[in-house]
Amino acid sequence: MNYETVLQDMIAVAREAGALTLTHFRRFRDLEIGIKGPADFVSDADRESELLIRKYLFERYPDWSFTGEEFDPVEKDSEHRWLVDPIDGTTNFINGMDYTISIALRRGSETVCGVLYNPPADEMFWALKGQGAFLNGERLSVSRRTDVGLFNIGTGLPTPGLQLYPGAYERLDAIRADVGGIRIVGSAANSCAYVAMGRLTGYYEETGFTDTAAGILFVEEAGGIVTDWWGRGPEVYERTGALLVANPAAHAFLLEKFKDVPRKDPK
Ligand code: LIP
Repeated sequence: MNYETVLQDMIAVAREAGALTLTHFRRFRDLEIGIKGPADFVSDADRESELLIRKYLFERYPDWSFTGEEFDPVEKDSEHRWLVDPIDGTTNFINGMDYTISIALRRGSETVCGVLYNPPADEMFWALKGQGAFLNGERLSVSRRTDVGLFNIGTGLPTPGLQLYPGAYERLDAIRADVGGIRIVGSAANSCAYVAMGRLTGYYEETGFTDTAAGILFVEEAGGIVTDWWGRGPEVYERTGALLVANPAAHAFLLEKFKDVPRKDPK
């Protein structure tokens, strides 16, 4: 399988979905917004973006399964599966702030290609397993910072009522006491990409795998570490939802901060 060609298709469709979503984004004050659950929004742009991506990919790869955020998955008898978040950072989007489009291709339990596009910033991230991660053509590597006082750590606030792991604010307070900065980027996928390129030293959040599959590949390919909050590999995070990605120094620092969080074991 030549994943180079697949990657070019992923980049092309991410750009198309970027152009489509930008037309809605530019009139964000007037968007009609649906509420799916606590702090969980959807607009026509999310649905149109997913349908555009799904159609484009099915025309070229009709036998591969598809999981997106907005519609039921399409199951095919294939080891390949698309994981698509048509707008990651919907709250940002409906408020006129940076959002991303995330497309990952899985073969079995491995992510083989990932693409992430931030249309307002025109930043296109991509990675091929084993061949590095790139932003607009430049190879990415995680931050080299080792001084905790200089760490810039990304996170997200827990959704009320949907939190699996209590104590988020106490944890944030303990981390904030030691590090240089805390940032909420507002898109889990973009937060991973920022770790891969060094804007963030590390990032942690309770968040879903569809949103972050591409982002995780960027971090791995850029020399970072990806685990759950207890140091178990990405295949365990997939089921615990507790993501930790960072450069090696920030990873060690954050793991220590999580050591007392009651651990959930995957089914
Ligand atoms: C969400 C991101 C948000 C993050 C959540 C989730 P959605 O995705 O926007 O920044 O905190 O964990 O990833 O709902 O916008 O696709």
